Amino acid sequence: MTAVAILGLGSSGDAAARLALAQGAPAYVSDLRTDAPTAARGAQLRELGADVELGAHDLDRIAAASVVVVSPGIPPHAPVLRALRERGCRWVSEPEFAVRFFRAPLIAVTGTNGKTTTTLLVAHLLREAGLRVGVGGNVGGGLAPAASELVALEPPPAWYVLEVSSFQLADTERFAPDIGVLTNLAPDHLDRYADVEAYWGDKARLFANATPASRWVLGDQPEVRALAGGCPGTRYTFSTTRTEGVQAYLREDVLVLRLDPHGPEEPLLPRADVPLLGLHNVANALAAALTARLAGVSPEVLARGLASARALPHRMEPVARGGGLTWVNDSKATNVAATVSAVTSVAARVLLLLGGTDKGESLEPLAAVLPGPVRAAVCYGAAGPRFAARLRAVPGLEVVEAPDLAGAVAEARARAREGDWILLSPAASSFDEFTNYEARGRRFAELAREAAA
Ligand code: UMA
Repeated sequence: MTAVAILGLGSSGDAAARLALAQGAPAYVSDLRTDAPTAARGAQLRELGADVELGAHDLDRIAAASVVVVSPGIPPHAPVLRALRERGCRWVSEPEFAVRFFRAPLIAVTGTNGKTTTTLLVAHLLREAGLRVGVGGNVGGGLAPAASELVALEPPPAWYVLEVSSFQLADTERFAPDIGVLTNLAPDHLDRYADVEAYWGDKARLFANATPASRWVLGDQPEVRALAGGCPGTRYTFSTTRTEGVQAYLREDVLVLRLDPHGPEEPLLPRADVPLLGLHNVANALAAALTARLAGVSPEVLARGLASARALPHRMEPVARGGGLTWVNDSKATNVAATVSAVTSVAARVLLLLGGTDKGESLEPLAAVLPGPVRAAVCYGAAGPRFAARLRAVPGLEVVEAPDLAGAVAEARARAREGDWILLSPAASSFDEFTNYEARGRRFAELAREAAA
């Protein structure tokens, strides 16, 4: 294989470099960072034979490579990509590079929210059926590896299951899942994209290489249908709000599949037996069950697998109970839509912790749903003042401000009553106070356990 240039030495760059080396290709890896963790990763890659440069990107070397792999965290307007574009140089994302070496069918999951839960649930259901699964991609958080790492699995799995982000889909060429899943669409990442259409446009790359044999599992949303457009393949829809014309749905609080409109219903299990909180997780469970059914898993195995599913860390994860209160960590909700689905799926009254680094999203969808389920919104961190200013205009909603997460927990605790949930579902990223949403969620869990004790 001819030379591969890899831009960015995070987890995806590291995995892509190892894959290139394993294929016998010379690998040139560069990253602008020179900090200790990056240097340590670089040193390990050098030992494997890679040529690693930290602190700069050598444009001539990159342009001379036959394949250029770009990490998803490098935005299209980054100087290095502008310079490569000016030279007429093309690049691909890390999953695009990885799937070229896959040796089994591919399930790819994208969508604004629910993609990690759905991805891991699909893998869990396939494993429950005794199948070997290679699961990874955008998942992150130490829960699953980058796509490139899955190539090393021996023997190859029966299925690869990849979560793919819009950043990763953007730079695809041949990426063609056998089953593609689009959970839902909402605004997000407006700090990177000019508008929502540009962000959804990258998601539409999921369908770019569709064939008549492709199968598509789609959320029941007009925007999702529109994005799939008239692409070839068979469409299957999951819905928590209707039963007609969809293939996975709730009937009298039972999860049901019906792949063939003329065939029998396949009842799976009562909603209450799925141990994941919230209606949005029912949607994720329906999406995963439908996908695994298309991959050949029987309804009996699906029911067993859904009953043994566990909440993922930082996603509607109950972290403490005490004094009649339930503390729920939904730190992964880094955008308004994720928080709206958390709040609207809760049966209890909620003290809602909102804030962090402001991504500049419109708060109107939040303002519309908070008054019923939310007893008080505690707005904290860098986004606190803007969130509080907007939400104070919502009739009947108590709004409190706090400087940081610990302060917000104390304010919520002081206002909670028996039976309430204290929910961290912040609708913003965490970087004003934490290194990432996981660190924020871990700190919240600590504070919750202290308060509940
Ligand atoms: N860099 C340069 N030059 C530049 C700009 C950046 O060298 O001009 C370097 C940075 O210094 C950094 C690297 O490029 O070292 C970029 O790394 P990265 O941010 O792409 O991080 P990775 O560790 O490779 O992780 C990525 C995904 N991160 C992002 O998309 C931001 C991880 O998704 C994913 O798990 C991993 O690849 C494996 O596929 C995380 C994520 O937050 C979980 N995703 C977003 C989301 O889900 O909302 C999209």
